[in-house]
Amino acid sequence: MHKKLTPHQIKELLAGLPHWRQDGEREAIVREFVFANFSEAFAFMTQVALAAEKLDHHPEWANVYNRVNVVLTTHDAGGLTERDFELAGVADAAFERFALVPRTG
Ligand code: H2B
Repeated sequence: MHKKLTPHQIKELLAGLPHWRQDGEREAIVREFVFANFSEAFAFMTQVALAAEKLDHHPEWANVYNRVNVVLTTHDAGGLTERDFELAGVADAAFERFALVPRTG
């Protein structure tokens, strides 16, 4: 079982993930990803879903057209653990790869 992080540990880890913020209402970190279109947003979700399955750590997320809102928290621990930060890093890396794909039209 992964251990809940302390507020100090959360602050330090968040400093390394500048695009993420802590949810004000609950113990979770959140980020919105914006893509060129729905296909890219959904392809991103597919990539992150496969990685999440491998990590056995799953996001709460919502997709509307080209936007994907991701909420990460560890349900088993009732708060944030290192796994949430690991998956956040995976999502950021996947998003970076989309940003590098040249677009036409
Ligand atoms: N994902 C998240 N975000 N939090 C969890 O506590 C969690 C999970 N637990 N994915 C995993 C699955 C657990 O239910 C299985 C049995 O390992």
